[in-house]
Amino acid sequence: MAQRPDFSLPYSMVTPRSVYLNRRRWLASLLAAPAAAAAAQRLDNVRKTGYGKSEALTPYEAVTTYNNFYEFGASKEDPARNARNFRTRPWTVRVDGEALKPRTFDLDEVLKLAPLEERIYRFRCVEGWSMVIPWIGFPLAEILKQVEPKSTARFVAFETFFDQRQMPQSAWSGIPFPYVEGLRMDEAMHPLAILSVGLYGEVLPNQNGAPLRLVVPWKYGFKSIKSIVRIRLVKNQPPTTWNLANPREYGFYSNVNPDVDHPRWSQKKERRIGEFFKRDTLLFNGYGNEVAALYAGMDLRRDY
Ligand SMILES: Nc1nc2c(c(=O)[nH]1)N[C@H]1C(S)=C(S)[C@@H](COP(=O)(O)O)O[C@H]1N2
Ligand SMILES: [Mo]
Repeated sequence: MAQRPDFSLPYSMVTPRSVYLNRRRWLASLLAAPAAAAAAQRLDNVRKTGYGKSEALTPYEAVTTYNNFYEFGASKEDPARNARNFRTRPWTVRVDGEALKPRTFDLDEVLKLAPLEERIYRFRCVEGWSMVIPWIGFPLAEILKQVEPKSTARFVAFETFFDQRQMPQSAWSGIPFPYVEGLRMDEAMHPLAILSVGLYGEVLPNQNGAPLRLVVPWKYGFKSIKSIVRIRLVKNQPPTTWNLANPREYGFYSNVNPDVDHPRWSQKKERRIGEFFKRDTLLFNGYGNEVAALYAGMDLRRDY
């Protein structure tokens, strides 16, 4: 796309009535054609935790068929269809930069770094929808500690796998690849920030970012970068894909905040997928008790 891409297109579903009608049709189609996908692999020895126990889970079918993964196409139903044959083995993750012991991890090593836990998190996309997802993973801090960050490491930069041949639909998505994201070091070390390798008791489906993706529940969904191949400890704030594509609309921090509207959409409310009435969006997506201290003294309007 030579021109600035029309990001409003994938977001057209935010119109209330069409959302309702589309969702009814979509739920009906799910009931009519239950997952024809290959049986997913169960993950063993997953520790249950208290996180999010009181929340009603978003159905598995919705979590795995309503996705943003622009490498596989810009429509919500594209990733489930187009990522089916995505090769997630063998897989390595390079962790380097401002580290005393930079290292390349094989996925099997990553899976043994820390006990796998189930974390039920609310997930809020900047487009105005939200879900509740039972992720399986471990704190991001566990892999960072392995390489012994230097005191000069102030940010963490992430990069998604990219291969035009496996991801031909990426050519029409309108954003640059590979997809990159970043966190400040203290955000990355926060125990709520996890690397996920599964959901709903199973290995992560390709469309959800297999084999390894970030989940940062107090930030908008686009921070949760998928299919990670590289993690770099860096001195300066790294570039991020949506900020590169449209800096006025997407900042580096992107904390969920009902008082800071996106230029084109209010962030005051959200639609939980599967529900009809909108809910109030919560500051830090409701995780303020845990994470507000990270932003003490910061102007969240300026640092959006
Ligand atoms: N590599 C990559 N990561 C990505 C995206 C993407 O297009 N490419 N989309 C982001 C956005 S906008 C959202 S809302 C979440 C969606 O995650 P889900 O499909 O598992 O719900 O992934 C994020 N991570
Ligand atoms: Mo998103």
